[in-house]
Order: sequence, then C-alpha cells, then structure tokens
Amino acid sequence: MLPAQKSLAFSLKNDLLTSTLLGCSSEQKGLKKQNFRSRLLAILNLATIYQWVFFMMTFPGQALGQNYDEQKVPVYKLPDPLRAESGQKIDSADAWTHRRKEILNSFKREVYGKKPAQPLEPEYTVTEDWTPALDGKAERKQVAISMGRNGSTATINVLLYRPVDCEQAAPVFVGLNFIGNASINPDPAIGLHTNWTIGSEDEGVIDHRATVASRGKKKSRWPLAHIIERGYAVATAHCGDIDPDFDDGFKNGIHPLFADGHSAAQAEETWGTIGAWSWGLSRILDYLEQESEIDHTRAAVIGHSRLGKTALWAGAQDKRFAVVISNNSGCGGAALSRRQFGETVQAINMNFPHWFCTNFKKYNQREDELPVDQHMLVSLIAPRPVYVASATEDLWADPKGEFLSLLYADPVYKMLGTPGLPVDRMPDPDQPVQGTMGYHLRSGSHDITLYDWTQYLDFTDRHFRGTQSR
Ligand code: GTR
Repeated sequence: MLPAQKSLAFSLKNDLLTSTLLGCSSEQKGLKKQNFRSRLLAILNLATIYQWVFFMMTFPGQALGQNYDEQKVPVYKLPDPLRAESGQKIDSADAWTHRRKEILNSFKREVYGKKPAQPLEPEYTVTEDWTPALDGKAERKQVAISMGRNGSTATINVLLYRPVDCEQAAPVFVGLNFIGNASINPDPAIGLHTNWTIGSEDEGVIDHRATVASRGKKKSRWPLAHIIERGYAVATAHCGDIDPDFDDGFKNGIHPLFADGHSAAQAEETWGTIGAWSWGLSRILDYLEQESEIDHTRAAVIGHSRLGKTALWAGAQDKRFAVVISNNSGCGGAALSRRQFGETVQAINMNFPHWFCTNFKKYNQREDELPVDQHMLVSLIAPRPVYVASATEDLWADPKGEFLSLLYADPVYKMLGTPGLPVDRMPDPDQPVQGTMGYHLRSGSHDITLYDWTQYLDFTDRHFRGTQSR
C-alpha cells in the first residue's frame, strides 16, 4: 500500500469506529448517516487525488498514460524536409542550402533554443600533458577550457586518450559523459570533478557530488582499450561542467555567462540544457583544432540517451563534426515526436523542463503542430554520415520511431547524391545496416555497450578510412 493510501485507510477506519461507538436518536441517526456518507465520499475523493498526486510524483511519465502499443500510434503526417516553407520542391543542393536554414531555424526557435551569439575567448590550460596510459597502448591528456564573461566563469575539463601506435594524428570520438571523467576509467590520475552531477550512491555519487568511489563506474560505456586498439582517440567531458542537469532557472553552468540582454520574446527561444551541452561539444572541437596529435577533420560526435539527443543537435549545427552517432536517444533525439510512442513531448517537458526551450512546451499533446519532426533533425546532418542505434527493451525511446527518422531523412541524403540508408525496412535485432546512414537494434536494455561501439567503429572506419567491414 502507498503511504498516502495507508494514512487514508487509517483515518477512514477511525471514522467508522467513531460513528459506531456513538449512541444517537433515529433522526440523529439519519443525519449521521447522511453526514457519514458525504464524509466517506469526501475521504474517498481525497484518497483518489492523493494517490494520483503520489503516483504522478513517483512515475510522472507513466501517469500520463504512455503508449507502448503500435496499434494505438495516431495517424500522423510528417512535414516534408524537401518542401520549402514557400511550397517550393527542393531538388538540388543549392535549394537545400536555403531549406536547411529554414529547418535549422525552426529547431532553434521551437525545440532546443538559440545559442548566444556573443563571442568568447576560451583559455586552454593543460593540467596533464600526454602521459602513458592503458598499459602503454595509449596516452592520456587533460585540458581545462576556461571561459569568462558577464562576471561569471565556467570550465570544461576535457579528458583525452590517443593511441600510441598511430602514424598520423588519430581520428576522434567526441562525447560527453554523465557523471564525470573519472567514471570512464579507474586510473586515479583522472581529475575528480566537483560540480553537481546526477548519479546514484552505487555509482559513487553522494548528494550529487562524485566521490572516489565513482572512479571507473561507467567504464563499460567507454570501452577505451577497444577504441584505442582500433586506432581512435577519445575526447570527453562531464556534461555538468557545461550545465548541471537540473532545473535551476539556468543560474549555473555556462548560462550566466550569456544572461545579458534578452527580451521576453527571446527568452521563449533561449537555449535549454541540451542546447548548452551541444554548444560545449563544439567548444571541445575548437580545442581539438589546435591539438596536433588528433585529427579534428575526422571527429565523430557521439552520445547516449540525453547525450545522444545532444550529439544529434551538435552535429546538426556544427558541420565540422564529420560523423554523428546517436545511441538510444529517444524523444527529442532520433525518435519521431508525432508517433507519441513511449516518452512523449509532454512527458519530457514535464520531467525535464530545462532540456528544451520554453517554446517546445507549446507542443505538449500538440505534436502535429510542430513545424518539424525529428527526421528533419537527421536531415540537417546530410550529407555527412549519421548512425542511429536503438535497443529492443528500450521502448521508452521508441526504437521504431528512431529508425523511421532515418528512413524519412533518407530522401535528403539521396537527393544530395549519397547512398543514404541501405534498407527500407527496420532490420531485425542485432543486424546492423550501414551506408551513409547506419542503424542497429541491439538486443537488450537502454545502455551503450561494447556491441554498440563495435558497430560505430566499423561505421567510422568505413567513412574515415574507406574500409567496409559490413
Ligand atoms: C530518461 C529520459 C530520456 C533519456 C534518459 C537518459 O529519463 O526520459 O529522454 O534521455 O533519461 O538520458 O538516460
């Protein structure tokens, strides 16, 4: 029994006891009966309300009645990425340049918000220069990117690995991590961050602070030895360095650096946390442009879940990311919003009010009114290679909706002269498909595993090295 139910059952029992024990006349008895009935009804109503509130607080998404039944997916009509707002059909790369701007602006205005235009001059401080790591197979470096403006400062601490057996500068995976750089490998030389972080006690996070017990706790999500062995570098930073993942009205992270000069209308379009995180990924790439051991022209931006949404938005805006990889990114990532399968626009805006811009809330239960859908986010990456991955048990992220985004972005890839997606039907579990667009549905739960990374490495090999293992 839920606690609210328990106390209500107790007061109901007391009420029954009280009326049974009190002796009274028949008139009084009639009145008492009426009173008792209305009190009982009031209590029951209250009980329902309490239960509902309790349930909403504990399982907000589920309380909204999320759909997991394919038969109940509403009939929807997607906006056409190859039709301009003027109605003009887009059939050339030139015309696409214009259409792409329209789509990008819609995503900025209505979904993720606009990043600030004010320039920054970051300072780079090497906190650890290239040092042997991973049994001598790699070298590790740590760099602090510090930025100041408007009386505030923020620092993104970047952790880099590069393979030592590498004749040229190495291609690189650039991605944020959830609970800190130290969580991706147990080496005590990795700086332990002091920012607010999500994470549980099991993961070594206490009161939202990473402790030494967090070291290596997320190493399965970053199979460094495997990545290094395949000849790739890694650049990662804690997402909380850019913006801690809670709704504080954007008072911490990098938001205060740009908090000057917004009109009320602009505020509706101001970037949320996902916008800030994706901006941070571009700042890491700025640094990589001057890092001679790493080939910034072969950078794949990658992310899992909320950070997969972030990788897509970073790749959509910043064409310097040569490959874009989204792992189990779901609603607000690769999944089509109009399908309303699993997590919906309303659920995500309710549970994470800080992730998107204020305008996005207008589309709670009004997905059909969105000027875009997520296949258009994928299309913004064209003609660059993009990979989307789902997991069979991750229905909350709507695997089918994630695949369909690729499928419906495919005409843009084809129009731009790439082979696009090599299939027109969702492949079976564990049957990856790779062209300019790649997809797989891994058996298992919401996570990023060695299996996922192996497909991504095959995909980047194909595009960065011209090898085709699939
Ligand atoms: C969930 C959220 C998803 C996804 C996930 C994650 O709670 O509803 O959109 O981002 O978190 O990031 O692990």
